Amino acid sequence: MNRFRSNAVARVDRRRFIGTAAVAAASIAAGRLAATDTLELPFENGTRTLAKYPQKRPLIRLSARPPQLETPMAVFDESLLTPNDAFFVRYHLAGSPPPREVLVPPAFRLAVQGHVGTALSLSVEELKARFPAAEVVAVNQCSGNGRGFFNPRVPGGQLGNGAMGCARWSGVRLADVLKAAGIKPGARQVLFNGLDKPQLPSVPDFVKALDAEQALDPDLLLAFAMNGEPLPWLNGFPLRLVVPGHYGTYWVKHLHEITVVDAEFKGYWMDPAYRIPDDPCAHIEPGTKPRHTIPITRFNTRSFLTRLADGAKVAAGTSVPLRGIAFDGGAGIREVVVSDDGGKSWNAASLGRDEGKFAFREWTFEWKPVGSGERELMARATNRLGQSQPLDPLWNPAGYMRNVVERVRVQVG
Ligand SMILES: Nc1nc2c(c(=O)[nH]1)N[C@H]1C(S)=C(S)[C@@H](COP(=O)(O)O)O[C@H]1N2
Ligand SMILES: [Mo]
Repeated sequence: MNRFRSNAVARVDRRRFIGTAAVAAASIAAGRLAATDTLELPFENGTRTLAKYPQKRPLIRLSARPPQLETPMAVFDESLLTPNDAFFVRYHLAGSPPPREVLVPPAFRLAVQGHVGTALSLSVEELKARFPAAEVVAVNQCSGNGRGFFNPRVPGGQLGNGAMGCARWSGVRLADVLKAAGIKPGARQVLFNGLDKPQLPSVPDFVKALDAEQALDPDLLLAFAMNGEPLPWLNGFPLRLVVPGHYGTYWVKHLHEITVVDAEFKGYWMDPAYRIPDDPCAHIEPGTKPRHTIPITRFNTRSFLTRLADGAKVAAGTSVPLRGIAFDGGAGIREVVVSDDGGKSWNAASLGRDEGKFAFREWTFEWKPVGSGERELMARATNRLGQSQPLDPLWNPAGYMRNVVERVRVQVG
């Protein structure tokens, strides 16, 4: 379970061949930088402070009210599972997270209600006792991960690529709980509400909806643990929805109310928020408006080089072990290819252990740079459906679903 803590060797190894930029990144990952340090994300207005929150190491702060924290890229090089103390945090409502007293017994209960035969009210202990345990290793990623890189710029949280993480989630199946309550015929959607509340009457409560059919998918969990520990406070303690392969907006935290309804839900966080252009790649020409939108659903395919940061230096004439991660919306990764010449030629990377179709997939590549000077490294993943990553970024007005092939420039010499 504690696989993700044994990285001393990897870190020492890395030091042998990487330059200052990457060492600084590794220090952040190891929590050696103080919470007052600042960091530059590589886009305009990208200066961020690192901040220390309960149960978290210093992370990149996007906002303080509500707390929104990004994971430094070097953390993804430490281990395949993102440590709980480095996992990103996203909230919408200013008063978040809810106070501890409402999240612990006897106050905390989960209500299952609405268009059901028998409404339920369950403590976390009762959930554990009554339903079979279930687990999944799955990536959670914010729809706006990488939004700060959009050009033209778009409004919304200016995130780097640290609003993602992969964890082993443990809980019970949502389907089992819904079946115990008995969904009535005619049920259309299932609504999920957490204990965070808007502070102003003008702000709508954060409620998300899934179609009833999707809510009965056995992959969906009501999770109370993450990487073998209770959920951190900022990641949804004591209970959250896990929707593998789907953007984080559906992964409702501090979940206390599940309501089955017989009509399509029209709440603000389903419409107009979290919608994408109804186009196969969810994009439109910059500056135009989408004709028709649909709710955001599954991740597209992405990959990242985690071992070297932009600006790193490597010695000429050596073999450089590259490593990174790839993931997709739940088909699983089929292939990762690597280029060191700006995309002219590509070579296959080796894939690491398969932790399931919803997890980060590790890739490694033994790079033998020829000559010296600046090289642009790129990694491109393809999933088992043949879905890959574009070489040029795809734009949309909300800055969602970024999945362009990333480029990392390193100096050989
Ligand atoms: N209760 C509650 N749950 C929530 C949110 C929220 O604002 N309130 N934000 C969602 C969004 S948009 C994302 S990306 C994920 C982030 O999960 P994390 O904070 O555990 O990383 O939580 C989701 N669940
Ligand atoms: Mo999100």
